[in-house]
Amino acid sequence: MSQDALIGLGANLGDAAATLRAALLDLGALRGCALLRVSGLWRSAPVDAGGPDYCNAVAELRCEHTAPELLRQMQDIESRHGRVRPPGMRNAPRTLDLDLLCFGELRLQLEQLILPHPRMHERAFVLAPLAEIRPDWRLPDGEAIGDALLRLQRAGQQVRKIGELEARG
Ligand code: PH2
Ligand code: MG
Ligand code: MG
Repeated sequence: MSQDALIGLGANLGDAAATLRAALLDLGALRGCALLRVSGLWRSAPVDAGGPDYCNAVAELRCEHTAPELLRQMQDIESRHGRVRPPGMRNAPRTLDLDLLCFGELRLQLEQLILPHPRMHERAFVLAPLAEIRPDWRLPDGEAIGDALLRLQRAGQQVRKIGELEARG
């Protein structure tokens, strides 16, 4: 049975926009997976982190794998795009970060994977692109995504749309 996964893409080292475009192609080319929707490209200052501004996007992927298997494939894509994980450094700048945000309605608490992503609701750099492709989406407490995004922006999280990534289907 296939599931629709929401994936957050981020990068703040190298040519971030080009890396996100390439990573989208890689996701769509995964065996048993198909890209359903892709947000625009958004720019924001790092949240809880240092380094250059981030480029972010969100994609919806139809997928025949389990969530842990999809996560493993996403980590392979991160590595192929030069992602390194400096020991002991949380939220280090990165060439590519692929986060599994939601996997259908699945709720999961594994050491390496919590679904839905526990911090996605507090991050405008996730909700702004997500609102483009899933304006119907709601937070677990029922709050509409547009209201949540406004709340975060009023609290000072600034995100700016800087372009499109591909035609949306
Ligand atoms: N990712 C982080 C930490 N902070 N800030 C922005 N603006 N965008 C990100 O993708 C991001 C971040 C950890 O993954
Ligand atoms: Mg992340
Ligand atoms: Mg990550």
